[in-house]
Amino acid sequence: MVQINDLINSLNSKQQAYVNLELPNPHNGEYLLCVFHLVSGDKLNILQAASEVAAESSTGTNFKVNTETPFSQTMNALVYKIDLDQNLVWIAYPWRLFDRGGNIQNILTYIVGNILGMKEVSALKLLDVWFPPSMLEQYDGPSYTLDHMREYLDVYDRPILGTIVKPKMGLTSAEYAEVCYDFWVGGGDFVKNDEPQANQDFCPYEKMVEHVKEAMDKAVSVTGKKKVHSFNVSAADFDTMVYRCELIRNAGFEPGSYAFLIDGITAGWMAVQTLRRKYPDVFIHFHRAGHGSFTRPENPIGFSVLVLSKFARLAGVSGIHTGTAGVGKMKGTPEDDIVAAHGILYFKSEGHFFEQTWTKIMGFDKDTEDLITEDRSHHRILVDDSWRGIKKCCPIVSGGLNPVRLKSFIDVMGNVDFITTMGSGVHSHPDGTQAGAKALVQACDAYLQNIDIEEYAKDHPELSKSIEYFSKAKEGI
Ligand code: CAP
Ligand code: MG
Ligand code: MG
Ligand code: MG
Repeated sequence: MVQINDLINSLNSKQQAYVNLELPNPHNGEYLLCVFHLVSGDKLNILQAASEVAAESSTGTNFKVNTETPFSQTMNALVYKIDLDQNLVWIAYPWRLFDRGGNIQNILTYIVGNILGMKEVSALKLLDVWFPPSMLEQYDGPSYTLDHMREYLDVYDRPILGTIVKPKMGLTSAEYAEVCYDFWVGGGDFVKNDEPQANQDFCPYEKMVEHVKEAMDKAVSVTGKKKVHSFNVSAADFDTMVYRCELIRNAGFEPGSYAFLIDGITAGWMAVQTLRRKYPDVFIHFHRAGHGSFTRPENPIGFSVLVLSKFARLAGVSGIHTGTAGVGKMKGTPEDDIVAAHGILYFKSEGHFFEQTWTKIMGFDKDTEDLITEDRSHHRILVDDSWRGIKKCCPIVSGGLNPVRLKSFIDVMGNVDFITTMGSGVHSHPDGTQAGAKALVQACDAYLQNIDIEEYAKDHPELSKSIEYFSKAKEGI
């Protein structure tokens, strides 16, 4: 068994400058902490490879340079812990390295940037990250949260029931709005554009917004209930993105009735943070299309769903898709998806390696912390006093869910404080979208009344048909 001392003795002088296995107190507030799963490339041992990763992701490069200064060396990231059995390395990043002014893309450029392409590693995955309170106060965190949406919709103590309009693409703006109307009149709360929805010639953006407004007004007057639509504002450039946001805001939607959806991976973190900073009064909805290339459990190179979700909360999105823990159609496990969901919803939560308390105050007073933590996911204190901590970010749960699976997801989630958006789960219903929405509402009612769904379906025909269809239908294969 290789001994740590042998590994330390194998380091060259440059590598030694990026390792300190006796770092006195990594949690002292100076460092952002990371845990990576790391398998070295063919020529290096794990500690050598880890030190090269720490160098490349902070101040260094592949050779020691003569231009280093005593100060620059204090900005070196440091490997401070290693687990040889599990191939895990802990790296501390002086967070003064990062662009001032609360910039997320800058941090990610360091800790999941060049290093993912290094020859010195054959596997490198960022599994968890820890932010010290002194760092958190530099970042926005969410402004408009799920609690604001609950207040607007007057919906408490159950998930927000949503859908994605399907087919994913190809409807005209009028047809699109019809589907929204049917879902809202069927009892649904929330409709989102699908992740590629933009300005297509067969569904011009302006017309889509206009028709959705008409459909929403009609549905609100028919049902007497408030409704929300999440518009995808991702675009080729910021001006177009802002144009789309302003178009929506000037189309007569009342505050609270619309959200801005951003394809955060493909549009990028600058777009995410621009939306958060320009529109603090709007629910910012992070769709994570493309995340699989980094997060899939079988991918050796990338980062975890938890890491993505934590940075989304730090950036200040109101909600991000966190997966269905394998209940739906996408790859995912409770260990991945539920840890991520809890990690962004609660004030204090266990990660894969770090317990994160989202407080901005060093040595946060215990009583307040207990108060907020007790009130698990509502953080009453933080709604007004966000100087104390980073507000909650809402898990958005989608991907192949249907009314039949709602309870099994809630059971694994352990709470109802999330938005669920079911596309096929609603629009594949044999009797169409309105029936699909009714089935979803009925499945939720059955859960809330603690009645077995089959039992409840006996006098709820839409649910009964949904159960029959989804129990028999094979996933679209
Ligand atoms: C779901 C969805 C979502 C995925 C994203 C789709 O449709 O609209 O984009 O859920 O996955 O396009 O597949 P269905 P995740 O409800 O019809 O499956 O939420 O895991 O990021
Ligand atoms: Mg470089
Ligand atoms: Mg989609
Ligand atoms: Mg589906």
